[in-house]
Amino acid sequence: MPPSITLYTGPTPNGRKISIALEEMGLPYTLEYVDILAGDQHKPEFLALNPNNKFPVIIDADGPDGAPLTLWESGAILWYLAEKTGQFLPASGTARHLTHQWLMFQMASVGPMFGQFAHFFFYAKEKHPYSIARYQSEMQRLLAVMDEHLAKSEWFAGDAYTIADMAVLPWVEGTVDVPGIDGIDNLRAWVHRLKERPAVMRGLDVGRETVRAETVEGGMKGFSDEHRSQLFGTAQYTRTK
Ligand SMILES: N[C@@H](CCC(=O)N[C@@H](CS)C(=O)NCC(=O)O)C(=O)O
Repeated sequence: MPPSITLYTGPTPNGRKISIALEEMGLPYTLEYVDILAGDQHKPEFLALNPNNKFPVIIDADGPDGAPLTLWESGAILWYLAEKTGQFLPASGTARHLTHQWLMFQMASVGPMFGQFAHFFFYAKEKHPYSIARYQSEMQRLLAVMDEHLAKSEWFAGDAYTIADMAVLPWVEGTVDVPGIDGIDNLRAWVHRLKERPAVMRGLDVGRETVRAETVEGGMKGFSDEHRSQLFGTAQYTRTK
């Protein structure tokens, strides 16, 4: 029998949240890579899965109520997988609400602010100092919020490792060891604690072989106007029906 879950993803933090969760939960899955620099996300067959033209997306052939489920938005997918397996989400009480809180914090703040910083610092053609400074300040503020919290708490939601930790990790694991970023010792120790887990490392490695030289991770060699069009220009903003 093929795995019931198919993960549409690529080598970025939002995709890696889900591969980490699937590995941690021991759920088998089939991988489908979405090449967002080539415009796969704008193809009708992908838009039929996610009209918001972004990965990650999962299809679970063995969904709730005996029917298949297609789900997008990484936070919603993490919540679904945790409920499906009964893992990495406290069953009730304060810890369950705190898991929800930190997951929302990642989705609403860490992802968007770090993402905008990467946009203006790495991808934008014109380097606009105000925008870079704005998102760099937000990123530093958020790193401090997380570091202060992890000074008092082993995991984001308290004593238990949860999907909130899985959501944050891929967004900060590349940042904590950058020379010159100081004052985040607790966050760095948390990242290193998580990286001792084989399932986390397997999840972070999903799609590594598909990293293209044009991305931040590939060193931004060859990021072109065509790539800008797919992500931030004409191809992104011209919807075909
Ligand atoms: N809020 C969404 C964000 C997903 C997202 O931004 N995905 C990026 C890759 S990390 C993407 O597919 N971008 C393609 C595009 O915007 O055209 C989530 O958490 O799932």
